[in-house]
Parts: sequence; structure tokens; C-alpha cells
Amino acid sequence: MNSARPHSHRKTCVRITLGLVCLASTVLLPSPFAIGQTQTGKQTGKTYVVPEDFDLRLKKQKAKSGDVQVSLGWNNKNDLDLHVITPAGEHIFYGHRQSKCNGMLDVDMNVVYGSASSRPIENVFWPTGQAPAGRYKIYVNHYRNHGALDTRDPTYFTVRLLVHGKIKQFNGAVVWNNPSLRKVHVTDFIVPKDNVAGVNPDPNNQGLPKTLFEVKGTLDANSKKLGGAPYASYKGNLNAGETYQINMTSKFYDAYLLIRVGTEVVASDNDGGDGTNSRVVFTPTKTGIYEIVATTTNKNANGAFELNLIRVR
Ligand SMILES: [Ca+2]
Ligand SMILES: [Ca+2]
Repeated sequence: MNSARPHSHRKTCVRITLGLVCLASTVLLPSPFAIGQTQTGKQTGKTYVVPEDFDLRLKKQKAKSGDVQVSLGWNNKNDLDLHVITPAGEHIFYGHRQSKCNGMLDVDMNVVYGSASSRPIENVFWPTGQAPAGRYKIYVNHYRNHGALDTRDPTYFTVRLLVHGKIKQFNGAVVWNNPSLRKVHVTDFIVPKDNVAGVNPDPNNQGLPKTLFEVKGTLDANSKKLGGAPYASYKGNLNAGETYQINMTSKFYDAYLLIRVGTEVVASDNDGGDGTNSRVVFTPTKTGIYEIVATTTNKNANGAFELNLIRVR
């Protein structure tokens, strides 16, 4: 099924270089919990793929979908490739299109310049109910710059992620002749345990992980202070080996989250959520009482925040 590939060395090259990128991405990313961050931020002149265009392109290529789907779009004739690593560590890409867990790359484009599209799409999907629970990784690799006037780098791309009805988009850029920018780690995502096929206990909560705790609070001049900044904190029991996601959002200030045991900070995050919001994904190694500290980088913060604790696996 990869007969269209003209370059027999391709598989080996990509495997080696992808390993290097994994290392680089841990340096590039603002935090290991930074799900949802773009690699590059916004600049003028960049063109990403808007949601409606994703739908049109996927339809045109007869791409399939399920309840977990990762799609890559960009706007020139270069050969970019979508790579997805499954929770079991299996690598789905043009050289290995179908995983044992039934994930499949069904669209791969722009291998050859002559037949390349300037509105390409690539697509990996799992049939409904078959994507295993756990952590997935998404990479984009710039396999070939075709050396034409309409293939100039950087090549800006958008990855659209669908997990159980929720869509997120991630923008980034790759540059073929720059080894540190040729491949990027776009994001990790988690498919929660509760949503594996046939074991969804709550039909009204389909596709959602389990929220254990939610609170609306306020930070202002009357709050307790931590390093000069106001904070509020909540204590509770967390279990070893379970993975929790803690989200803090505020419309009024730049959120900051800390997870503490006593005075020891065991996890923290500044901007891992949308905008300046915070998101920590945390797997305790010991069962016990943990303190979630909702704070801010603004010492004069004044206003509401929302915080929730979700068990994701
Ligand atoms: Ca491709
Ligand atoms: Ca923040």
C-alpha cells in the first residue's frame, strides 16, 4: 500500500530523525503538561487551515472518521507527514498505516510534486469505540521540500484532533532544511479509560472523563498570599497510578497551578490550557493527600476563577 513512495530509504531516515525530535521537543515545549500549546505562536503572513476547510478536504479525499481522529492540513505542495504514536507505542505513519489497535492512516498526500495538492490533508482515525485508553503523541514531519516556487518554507500546518466529540486545533510550522524544525511534536492527548468500547457507565456523559471536583473561587487582595500573589487551595486524596488533569481558568488574570504535598511542589503549570490558563496532567506515585494551589502570576489579581479536577485514566 506504500507503492507510491519512490524513496526506499525513507522509512529508516524518518525513524532515526524522529527520535531526535522527541528529544528536541522536550526542550521546545513550555512544559511537559502543555497540551494545547502551539509551537510557534501567531505571526503575520502565516496561513493555517480553518475548520470548514478541514471538512471539505477530508470529504474530497474520502477520509474516514470515528470517535478518535487526527488530521493534518497545510497550504503548499511540500510533502508533510502525520505521525501518531499509540498508547502501546506503535507508530502509525505512511510506512505502517494500520496499528494493532485499529488506528489507520487512510490519507497521505504530496509524495510526488507533479500530483501534489496545494490544499493537502492527512488523516488517522480509529473506528468508534476502538481507540484504546491512554496517552497518544502527535508529530508532524516535513519529509520533502519539492524545491519549487510554491513550496517555500516555513510550511505552516494545522492539526485537528477529535476525541469523543471534542475538537481541538493546533497550529505550527516546519522547515525542511532546518534539522531542529523539520519535525515537531504537536501535542499529546489522552483517551480516557471510561470510554473504551462497551464500558461507558453513563450514556449522558458519553465521551467525557470523570470530573471529581469543581469549584468557583475568587482571588483578590483578601486572599492568602504565596510569593506575593493571591492564592486559594484545596486538599484531597489522590490515588497512586491514576492520572488526573487539573484545569484552572480565569477571564481576569493569568492562572498558575501548583500541586503540593506539604511544602513540596510535585507538579506545576502556567499556560498549559487555552491562552494563559493552566492545566496540569499528573499521575501520583503515592496515594495520599495532595493540595491543589490555584494562584496567578498577577500580584494584583482581582476576580473569579474556575478549577476542576478530572480523572482521565
Ligand atoms: Ca505526505
Ligand atoms: Ca498562566
